[in-house]
Amino acid sequence: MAEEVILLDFWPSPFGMRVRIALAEKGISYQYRDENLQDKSPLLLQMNPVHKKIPVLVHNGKPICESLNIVQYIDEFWNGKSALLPSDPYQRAQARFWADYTDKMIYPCIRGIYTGKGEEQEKAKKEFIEVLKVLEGELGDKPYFGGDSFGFVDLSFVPFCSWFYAMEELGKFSIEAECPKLVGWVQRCMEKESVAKTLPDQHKVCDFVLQLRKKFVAE
Ligand code: GS8
Repeated sequence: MAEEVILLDFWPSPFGMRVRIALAEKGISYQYRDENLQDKSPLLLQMNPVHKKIPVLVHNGKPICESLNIVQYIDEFWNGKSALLPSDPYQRAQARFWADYTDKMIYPCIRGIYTGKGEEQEKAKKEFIEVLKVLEGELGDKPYFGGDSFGFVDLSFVPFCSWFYAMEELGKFSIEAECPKLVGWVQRCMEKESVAKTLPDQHKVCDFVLQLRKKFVAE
């Protein structure tokens, strides 16, 4: 049976990018539907009635929600190509731990930088740098978080890097000066077709973030 795969997404969403990278890694063709989050489609409301958020993968009519859950589903269903999670149970648990860390720690800092001003923004920026340094420490001297090959943690984290330039513009700091090894890792990930074709242009993301900021902050 031909698989019907639909992705409900929104282009600047790092959560959606995770799913797009996973689908590209597996070579799966799918229909991409960019949602208007101010006026959500009936399909999105029907497929994710609990959170009403993107991304949602609709596989043969059945919805799968929450980006990390979707990526794990993709890895399990299309298990013949490019394994994303390691097969060893301990390594899998470690990979889930770090993916969860990116989930819990990065977006709140990013949000604090684009919605905050003055001291509040400084605090978010400081926390953001601390989180990046923790991740840089975990990367160590490995080429990828997964070791020699690109995997679940890389895929969970790299989408946020398309927001780095916007954060640097807003926070007036250099991520490369703070975390040079991490920036080397971003460049390595960008050499992968699945990542390069998924991550949007950082200037386009920056324009989007500046518009988003206007909703929260009167400059
Ligand atoms: C987060 C998805 C999310 O925040 C995941 O999939 O991993 N934990 C979830 N989606 C946002 C867009 S990206 O910031 C969303 O759909 N927001 C719509 C809304 O809140 O109404």
